Amino acid sequence: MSDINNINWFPGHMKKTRELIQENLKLVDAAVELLDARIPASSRNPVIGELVKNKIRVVVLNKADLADQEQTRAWAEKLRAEGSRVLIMNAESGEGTAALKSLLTRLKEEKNEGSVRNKPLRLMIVGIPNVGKSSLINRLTGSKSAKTGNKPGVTRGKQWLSLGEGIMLLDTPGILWPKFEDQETAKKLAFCGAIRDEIMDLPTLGMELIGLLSERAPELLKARYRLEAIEETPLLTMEAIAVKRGFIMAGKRIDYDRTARTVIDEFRAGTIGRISLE
Ligand SMILES: Nc1nc2c(ncn2[C@@H]2O[C@H](COP(=O)(O)OP(=O)(O)OP(=O)(O)O)[C@@H](O)[C@H]2O)c(=O)[nH]1
Ligand SMILES: [Mg+2]
Repeated sequence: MSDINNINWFPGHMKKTRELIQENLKLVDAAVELLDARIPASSRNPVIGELVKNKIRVVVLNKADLADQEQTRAWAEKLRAEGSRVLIMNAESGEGTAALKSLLTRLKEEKNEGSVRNKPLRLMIVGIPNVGKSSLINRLTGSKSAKTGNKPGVTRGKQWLSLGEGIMLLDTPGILWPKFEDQETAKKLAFCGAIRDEIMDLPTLGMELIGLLSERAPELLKARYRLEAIEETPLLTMEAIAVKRGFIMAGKRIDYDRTARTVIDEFRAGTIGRISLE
């Protein structure tokens, strides 16, 4: 996980971030907002709507390879109904990159409709930490990551990456602060690696995840840890997982830390299966 996860998003920091992103948004026509497909609501920045209200808005449901396909499709429908252009992606493998590029080309054509000059479409990527912004930039630009260099006057010192066909990408994504609205949101963000998992002690966080997975994907949880059943409580299920995995310490004490770490890491990696948390 990168350093940005260690930022404390105190109000002053949020204000600075907001101002910086607003400055950068002045330079672009379109904002590509990355959401984590496993938690599309929780991974949305609370003020993003306000920030990008006068821009062409593209929503990318990223990490779709880790999310339940039907849930992701339903989320895409819902977001489209709200007026966004929506794409489903895996920025790590590159799946969906071609569709995004052709959408951007269409948006550029729309922008130039009825105009003699063929103006470039300028865009920036925004999203909360760890959602895949850098991966998407790399996917869009290819391994070359060819910088087009400063163009004084036009870009006011910003670095632009050319995606071809008159599409220009601001090379620095806007890192948005995540929601801290309630404990449920914070937990989901932690499960998905968007905020530090020290929001609560590791065994508790692991137990909370096991509780949520017991509701959202009981069959996948059972299959992964060879459980006969989901137990009465998350704690009992956690202990059953520990026993199955042999996470037992001297004196037959259950290693809750190791069990929590394992389930959290395996959930994040998609090893338990494709699971949407909302
Ligand atoms: N499985 C999966 N992993 C992804 C996907 N996109 C990105 N990742 C992984 O998620 C992690 C974070 O990706 P980054 O591209 O660094 O995310 P970022 O938004 O730039 O993160 P910050 O710079 O910390 O804000 C990396 O380990 C990526 O390989 C995806 O679609 N699927
Ligand atoms: Mg990054």
